[in-house]
Amino acid sequence: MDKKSKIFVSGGYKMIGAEILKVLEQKGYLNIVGRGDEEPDLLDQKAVKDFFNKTKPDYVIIAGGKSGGIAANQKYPADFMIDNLLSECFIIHEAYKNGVKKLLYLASSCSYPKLSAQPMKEEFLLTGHLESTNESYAVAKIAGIKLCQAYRKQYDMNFISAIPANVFGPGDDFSIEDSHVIGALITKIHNAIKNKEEKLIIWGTGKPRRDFIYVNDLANASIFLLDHYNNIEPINIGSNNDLSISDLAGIIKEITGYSGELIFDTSKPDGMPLKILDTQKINQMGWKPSWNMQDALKQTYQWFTHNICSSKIQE
Ligand code: GFB
Repeated sequence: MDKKSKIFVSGGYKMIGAEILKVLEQKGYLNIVGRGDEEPDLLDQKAVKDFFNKTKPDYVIIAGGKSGGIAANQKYPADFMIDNLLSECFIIHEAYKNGVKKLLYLASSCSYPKLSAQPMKEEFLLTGHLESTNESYAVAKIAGIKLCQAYRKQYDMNFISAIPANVFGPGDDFSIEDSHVIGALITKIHNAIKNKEEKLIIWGTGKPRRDFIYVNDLANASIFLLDHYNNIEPINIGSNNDLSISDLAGIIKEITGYSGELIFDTSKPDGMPLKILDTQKINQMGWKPSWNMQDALKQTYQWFTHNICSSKIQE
């Protein structure tokens, strides 16, 4: 990418989009369009069309779309599905109409089958049933991958897609009910320390294993792929590591200094038993993550203490 290229990142006000914009700027890409209030309503086809006609971006990254943790996916399957389907359809179609040079679509590791062999290789997509807790969202994400492939096949557009592991970091959702596990555990432990509670409820058995990627690594990988990847097949972005949920809780306890006991509420779902990405493809191209889990979690906790929590209890 030329440093003067015009770039649009959808969802630039949320954790992933905001980090991609930050890293783009650090690398000297300053010609950003559709930032903040300038981002069109992505569920309004005419607004997206007018935006593309007016700004004519050279490069597009689709990082927007409603998302959330296991409970939010169960509560809002329609919202998650329609939001992702509409926004990705409108953006991808306008990117084609306006001759965008390259588009990167960020999917999700829940697009893989629930009982997939591990670690999950890109070719395992659509080889089995999806995890029921996030099926609607996963179908919308798979549709995004397929739409990129369809515009490439029919119109020769350089539209690529990537599949990130479970993302976390500064700017994450730290609500207790709807967030992903890391945001939720940080808030729950913060509240437990404030309330002097000696027990911490962890959803599920604590046995599922997840591949967690720090948002800064994901942002760097996304820009790397825009520069170097031009293939029709999606490509995984993972950490080369995985952790059980109980090990994760142990690390967060250590970082926050919380000494209470973990109680596993097995009436809550585990979701996919294992969700670990095979990252050979991107690693062989020359990209590797720079953050280890401990440091990334410390940065996230620090951001939380400076930006989200005051001394009050979090909802
Ligand atoms: O992060 P999480 O919601 O995402 O949950 P998924 C991961 C695991 O942590 C599950 C357990 O086994 C949860 O039961 N867990 C334990 C908790 N305590 C908590 C808690 O307090 N909050 C949460 N949220 N989890 C999501 C998908 O699945 O992953 C999305 O639903 C998306 O569609 C995202 O793909 C990446 O990995 O289970």
